[in-house]
Amino acid sequence: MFAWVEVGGRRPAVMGVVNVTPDSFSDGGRWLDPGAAVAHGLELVAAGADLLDVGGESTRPGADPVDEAEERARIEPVVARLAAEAGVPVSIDTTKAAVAAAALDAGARIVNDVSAGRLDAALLPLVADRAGAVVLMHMRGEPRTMQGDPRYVDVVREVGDFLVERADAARDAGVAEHAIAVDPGIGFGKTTDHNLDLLARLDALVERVGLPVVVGASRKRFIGRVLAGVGGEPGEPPAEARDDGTLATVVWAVECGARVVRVHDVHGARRALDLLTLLDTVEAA
Ligand code: HH2
Repeated sequence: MFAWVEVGGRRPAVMGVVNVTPDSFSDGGRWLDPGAAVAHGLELVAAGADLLDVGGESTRPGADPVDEAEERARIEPVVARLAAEAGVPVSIDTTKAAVAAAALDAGARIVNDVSAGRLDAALLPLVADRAGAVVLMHMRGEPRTMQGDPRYVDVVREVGDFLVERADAARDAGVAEHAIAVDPGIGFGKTTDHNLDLLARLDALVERVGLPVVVGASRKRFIGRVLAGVGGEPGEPPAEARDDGTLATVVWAVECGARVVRVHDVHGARRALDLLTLLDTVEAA
């Protein structure tokens, strides 16, 4: 049985990203070969990952959808080997029930769906049927169109409403309570200001949803924009250069009550969170 409250033991959990894609925004093409993806996943576990999230389709803004057979072919061998060898639970980052089913067959235990079960009605019933766990993420529309002028009256309230509604949908489909986590979807149909608002008021969101919260701000564009003071200009740093800003979001998210942070640089996140945990212990003593 997988329970979100138990993942990582008492410490905040780090979910390491394994992108088996040619076009992911920060690391596309680096681990498209299954052997390289598996080696990368094992490195992330050695660096302190409590979970691995394997994805075969990029969700970056404007990304082209991947055909189901291709997505399956990318992720199946990687999930199978990591589930057997990594020693931590493996999650599959997909919106397609058929891909999720193949990953669960190969040993994955969690389905991380950036559409929260909206794009494929068979996904939540599948997770329930297989006694799997799920991450329900907020996104406006779909990746191809989500950055086209997103508007909210109150982004924290609206994202909270959505996550509460999708958690109810997961329960209605039969997913176990302890297996449901939610995610505000940093960068998915949100401007820089929306992302900052969501992070700044994350504590309120965590309290409102009353479920384990996953936060994935790693290397996202708003970090480069805020730190460079530019937006999409040639001076904007490349995604790997956003790991410093990412660490601030990691520590902030956990301080606000997030249970899991989804990151590319596991080593940095683990060290930052281990120090944070130590400081909490000293403070409590
Ligand atoms: N972000 C990305 C993908 N999946 N899943 C959750 N739950 N939360 C996130 O914030 C999230 C996610 C985008 O990052 P990445 O996987 O590195 O890029 P790409 O989608 O281009 O592969």
